[in-house]
Amino acid sequence: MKFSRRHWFGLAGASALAPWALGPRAAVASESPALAGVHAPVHTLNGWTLPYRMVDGVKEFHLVAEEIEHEFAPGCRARCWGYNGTTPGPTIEAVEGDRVRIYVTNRLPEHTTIHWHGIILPSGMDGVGGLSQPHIQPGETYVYEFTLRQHGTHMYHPHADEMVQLAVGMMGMFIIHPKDGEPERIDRDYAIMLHNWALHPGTYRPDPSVLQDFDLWTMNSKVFPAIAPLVARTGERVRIRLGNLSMWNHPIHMHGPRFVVTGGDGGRWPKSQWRSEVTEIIGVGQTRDFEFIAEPGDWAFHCHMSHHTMNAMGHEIPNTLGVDQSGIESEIRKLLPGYMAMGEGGMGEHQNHTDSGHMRGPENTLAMMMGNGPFGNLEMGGMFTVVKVRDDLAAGDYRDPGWYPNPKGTVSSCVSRDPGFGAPHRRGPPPGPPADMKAAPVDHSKMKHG
Ligand SMILES: [Cu+2]
Repeated sequence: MKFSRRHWFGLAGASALAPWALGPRAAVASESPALAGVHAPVHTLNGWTLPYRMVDGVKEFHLVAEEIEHEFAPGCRARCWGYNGTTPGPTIEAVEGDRVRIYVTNRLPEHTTIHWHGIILPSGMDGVGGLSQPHIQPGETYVYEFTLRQHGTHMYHPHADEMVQLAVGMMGMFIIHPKDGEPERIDRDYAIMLHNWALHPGTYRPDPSVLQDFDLWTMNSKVFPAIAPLVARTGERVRIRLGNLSMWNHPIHMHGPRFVVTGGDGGRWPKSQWRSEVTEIIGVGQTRDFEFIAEPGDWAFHCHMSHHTMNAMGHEIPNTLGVDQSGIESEIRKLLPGYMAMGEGGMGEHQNHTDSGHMRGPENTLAMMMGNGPFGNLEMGGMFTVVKVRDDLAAGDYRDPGWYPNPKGTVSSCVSRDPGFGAPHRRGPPPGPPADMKAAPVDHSKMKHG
């Protein structure tokens, strides 16, 4: 349960020797040995932390703005813009009191800048193109330098041609740890950037002109089931830092234990302002920190806007719930290849059609709902992942532990297959069972419970 200091020193030592330009996969903890053990390093789901080098007491980072090839989930790639090979860009992690020097090289076809969202700094370091500095032209490298006078969860993003540059993936987290340690020791510290993309079905470049009808809703630029689970050991104190640079507010909901909201992009809140929630809105341009004590299980963690837990779908479609569509769909598909009707009995059947492969959407387009759990289809996409808490994980082990082995007698189960079962209290007479209400056979072999 305790974070291993030995492990920490090992990483810190590696970081001190890190070559100047490490690739994305060579991420090492960015921390000075003097602060070893004070806090856990941030773990960016599906992402990485930018290594730094110490130069005369200054932490030097180097961000490169560039076009990249990004995969949202297997089966869907796009030409995006990001930093150092990824979107979101690498997380910058430092400690209150640090002096940081950040080089920004522009390898984009147009000018850019970086704004350090929420960070207290001199006006000329604020990164607003035209206001606080000249734009960084293609091929140029600018340097930002300031001392970190606060701690909390912050972000970085361009303040130049923002609508385009944000829409195609330019963003990152900037985490500052308190120099005196945390009021409550944190065992696992996760960072997630929320975003939305107009990657229209069949296309390969996000459309920056869209204001509302986005196709993909992402955590660290991934959609479920490609978003890694948040892993913890029972009893650990976990923090999840969420940033939102999308164009929608996201009510992020966690199943299982309540969490306390302990801070925003203005910094950590005094303990007297912490509040208990199970859903917290992360407004556009805001960050929020959640903390909770991990309880064993597999707990869904997702945006509560239900269309934000789905992938690309047509929005301007007639409501066909309860409508017999037999024969119509094949007629329409003669005119519109790939047309998929909204289900007659709901949309849940959609995943069966796409998983089985008899329904195929346009190329480079993910199914609206994806992902399988131990009991069947999850019928999710977009901003959905799972907090997986187990009793027997080693500190710092972030590997997916698989599905939760539920203790015997703790899983909801079927008690009757008769629609007329029992004598429930009701207002008004029963309308009679729907014409084709027939219980589908249950495949018990897929179920895993102890
Ligand atoms: Cu949302």
